[in-house]
Amino acid sequence: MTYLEIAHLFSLEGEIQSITGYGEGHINSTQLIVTDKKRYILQRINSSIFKDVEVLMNNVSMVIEHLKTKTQNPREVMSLVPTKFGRSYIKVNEDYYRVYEFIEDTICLQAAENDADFIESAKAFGSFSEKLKDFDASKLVETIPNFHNTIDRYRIFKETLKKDYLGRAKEVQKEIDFILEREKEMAMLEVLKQNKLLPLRVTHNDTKLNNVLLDAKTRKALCVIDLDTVMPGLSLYDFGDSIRFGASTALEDEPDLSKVELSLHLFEIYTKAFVEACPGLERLEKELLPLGAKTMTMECGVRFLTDYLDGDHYFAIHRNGHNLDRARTQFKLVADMEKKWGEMASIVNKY
Ligand code: ADP
Ligand code: GN1
Ligand code: MG
Repeated sequence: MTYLEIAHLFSLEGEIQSITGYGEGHINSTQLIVTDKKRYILQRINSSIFKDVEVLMNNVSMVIEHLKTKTQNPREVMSLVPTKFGRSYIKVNEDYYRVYEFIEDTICLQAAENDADFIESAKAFGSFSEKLKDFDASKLVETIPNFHNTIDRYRIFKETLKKDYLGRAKEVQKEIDFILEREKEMAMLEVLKQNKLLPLRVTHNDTKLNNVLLDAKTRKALCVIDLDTVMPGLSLYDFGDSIRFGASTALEDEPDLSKVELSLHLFEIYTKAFVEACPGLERLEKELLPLGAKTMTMECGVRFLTDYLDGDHYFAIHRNGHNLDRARTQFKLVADMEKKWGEMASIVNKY
């Protein structure tokens, strides 16, 4: 079935004028639908990654409903558009689709253009977690089990490396050594979590800058999007993932590693805004913010390299070696964090 035929299965206003590919997500396939009245986002949900779409959509719907009780402004929360059969998604052959209202007059950035943009994203994710404080986390099903279980990510990496069925491992021995040398330290958050030494919260788990919409006029944080990975987790996941993506001096897939560094300035402004937006953070959570940043960066690098060794099945790639470039930026960032560790800790102590 074509996207046009699929779009007709949803309760859209107006006549469809066009449907075109949209955005830079790595997971779902996103289309922009334009009708003569409105615009919409149509997504084919990646069901090889999200194994149980029914459960996923139930999570997303519950989270949206809860967030809607916290604001009067419809632009601050995603809105699902039902199918003509009154459901939140539709299965066509083996694929699953959903439609969101397009949130107009917003911007979605791949990199902060100025400090204020990055601070706004910290406020958005911080207040997202605040708003979900009174949501019963036990109602949420883990859409991807062990998503930020770094110990498990290492396990999968080592299994994939052992198979090495494309023979790619020999090109990346330096990266493999870099990963394995840090295995023990990278297990720490998971060990603390398993021992219940850190509080379990409702977290977003994919807090890239491009999962926030800013108001195009005021440039204030408006809406957190990409709710597929909202699950019980650690505050350090959300903080750490924002730093790895947003406090880097280069894009996630920059091939020229000399451009990739951790900006201590961006680290500081994000830390300040995030801590202020989450007044309930415990002392240990705050102390571990640098480790959160390092662990999320390393974990993401491990995932990119695993996918490279596995033949690029998980993250959408747009060129040969794309996942390898992505992995390398993450390792460069980790190495740079190690150089700047003392400064990162001093910054965190200030707030
Ligand atoms: P993925 O899981 O593949 O990252 P996202 O849900 O993040 O998919 O969507 C991809 C992109 O589509 C976003 O980065 C954003 O630019 C755009 N987008 C998604 N939902 C909306 C929306 N409701 N309004 C405006 N833009 C959106
Ligand atoms: C994916 O869906 P998207 O592009 O926002 C991935 C994240 C990674 C990120 C790396 C469900 O995020 O975990 O950190 O790519 N999402 C999923 O850019 O695996
Ligand atoms: Mg996204």
